[in-house]
Amino acid sequence: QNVKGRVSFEDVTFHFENSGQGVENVNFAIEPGQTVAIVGPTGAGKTTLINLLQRVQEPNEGRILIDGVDISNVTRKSLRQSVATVFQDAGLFNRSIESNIRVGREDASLGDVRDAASAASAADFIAAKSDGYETVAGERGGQLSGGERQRIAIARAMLKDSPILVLDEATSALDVETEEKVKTAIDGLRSNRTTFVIAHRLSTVRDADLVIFMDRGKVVEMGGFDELARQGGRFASLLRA
Ligand code: DGT
Ligand code: MG
Repeated sequence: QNVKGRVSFEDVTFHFENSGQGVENVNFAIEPGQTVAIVGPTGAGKTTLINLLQRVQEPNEGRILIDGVDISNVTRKSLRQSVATVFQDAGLFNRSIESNIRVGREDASLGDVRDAASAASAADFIAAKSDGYETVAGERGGQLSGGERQRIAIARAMLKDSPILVLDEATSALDVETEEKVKTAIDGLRSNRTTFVIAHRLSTVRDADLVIFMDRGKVVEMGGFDELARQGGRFASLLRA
């Protein structure tokens, strides 16, 4: 595939049918490989913004471009190949770890699955389970710990190898060692990929090329970390909190 991962939102407005909530007049552009951190209070429109990128919802006004192509002209299937997601509730199925990693890349060999697991710092815990890659994840991954679920989701995204990545950082605390492993895995995944992250960790926000602070569907502040911190606005007060 030829997608490089330049993404732009041009005057994007979206409202949910009955409530009128959504996102209002969003404008930004990012280059391939850059990271955007989306921050803001609950209900701000962060998830909605990410859903628009995947055509879960369609803008009422404006347009979203990937490498200059309006995504309303791109099939959802082809969009799913370009955009990988790693969410808090990792989207695991009650199947083996192997088939959970393979989602979206059913053609991958077991060797590829193992490589992806290694890159996601998941190989060790999988090997430690008596059934290894055949271990069944349980309903919604319930047989695995939060940190294990996250790393399987990361391995899945590694295997999919898409140019654009969407991360919803976990708010739930992992133990320090697991946290470190998950962070290493995510850093590996982020390299060379355009990344959108709904950021809860200060370290992620600090690393971002662009920080978008949203509230009530509007972008209230946008810029580099230092720039926003200096401005002394909403983002700066969040940092002081
Ligand atoms: P979070 O995840 O709690 O930090 O909040 P955000 O920033 O992800 O908020 P988001 O995008 O889920 O919701 C933005 C607004 O849109 C909020 O007022 C709730 C509303 N909303 C979200 N999903 C739906 C939906 O499916 N239908 C309707 N009618 N409203 C929705
Ligand atoms: Mg959300």
